[in-house]
Amino acid sequence: MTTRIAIVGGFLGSGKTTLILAAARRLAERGYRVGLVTNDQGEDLVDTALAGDAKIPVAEVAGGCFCCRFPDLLAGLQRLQEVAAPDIILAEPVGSCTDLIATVLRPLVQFYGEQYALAPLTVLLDSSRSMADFPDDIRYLHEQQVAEAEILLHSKSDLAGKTGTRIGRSSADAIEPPVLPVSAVSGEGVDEWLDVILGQSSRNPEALLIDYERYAHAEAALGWLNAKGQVRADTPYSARKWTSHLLATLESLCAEQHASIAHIKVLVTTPVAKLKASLTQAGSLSWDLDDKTADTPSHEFVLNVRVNATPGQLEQMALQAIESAKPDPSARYYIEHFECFSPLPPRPTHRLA
Ligand SMILES: Nc1nc2c(ncn2[C@@H]2O[C@H](COP(=O)(O)OP(=O)(O)O)[C@@H](O)[C@H]2O)c(=O)[nH]1
Ligand SMILES: [Mg+2]
Repeated sequence: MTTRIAIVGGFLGSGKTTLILAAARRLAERGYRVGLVTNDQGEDLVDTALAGDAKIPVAEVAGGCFCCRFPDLLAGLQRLQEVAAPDIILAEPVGSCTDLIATVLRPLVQFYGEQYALAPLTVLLDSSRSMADFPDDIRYLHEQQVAEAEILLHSKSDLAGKTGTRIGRSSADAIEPPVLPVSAVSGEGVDEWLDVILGQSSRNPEALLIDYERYAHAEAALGWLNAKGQVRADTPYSARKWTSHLLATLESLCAEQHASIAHIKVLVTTPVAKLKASLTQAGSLSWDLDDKTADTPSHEFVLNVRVNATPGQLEQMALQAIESAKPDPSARYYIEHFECFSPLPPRPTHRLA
């Protein structure tokens, strides 16, 4: 029996995880067993924690993208099959990854076609965000992601005043992919998209003609931070205020240093509540899990930051923001895990062009 796999790509913060979690709920309501694969360059991921909380079987590919960690992707898919026998697996590659047709879809079809049926490659384009502040190489990477979509979702369609630009396929004779506005918030387009990924197969399109040097420069221009820690204070405090303060400080430090924000997200767990907030550009704070309950004496946090800055700049900004968010001068924080880096040049396990 084959398991259906839907790869859901798109730039950092374009709405992949939110859509995948909403889709997983709808699929479960339709009677499908669902599994998820999350992916990141580092460890301690907000996305994996969210999927686990949603009680959806999840496998994590950490330490590199699907294309460079293809054996880990296979191991994750296999583990999901063993523990949950899903009818469909939704897989979210790192938001700075592209060339997925050549490095992920084709190898899966060619080498594991008896086990897996590939849905058309879905790519999300956040029409509400402008890429104008990013360097050329990052804009190039973003265009490549959009150019290989077999189905292009204009995400966050509920947001008014769409300012982003529509980007078509790069080569002149290419066929425009179907475009669907979707919103994980209003639900627009989600069922239509599910009908596509359940009912259609990848058409095995041409691989991208992509310049790996520019792709590597784009990855190298992003600073990546994953941190995990705890905060404790003698006097109970608002974990929500801590979260807002942390993000507001990071946002203003990024503005000072001209570091364009790709995605900053933080998951906070108190003894009785969970909060999750994120920023996908300056002024875009959104709460995905909110809780205004009573004050807490402690909380744990997972912080993931991807911005256009060097790892050194980002480390300083994050430490300053964590220090400045302390609820009172006697509060303490403990950092259990802290990694800050720029992704290495992509070196795919397979590239079938
Ligand atoms: N208004 C709105 N916000 C969304 C929607 N989907 C995602 N977001 C927000 O966009 C941010 C990034 O979403 P996320 O799913 O983490 O993006 P990813 O990095 O592509 O996985 C979060 O703050 C989400 O709440 C949507 O359909 N509408
Ligand atoms: Mg995500």
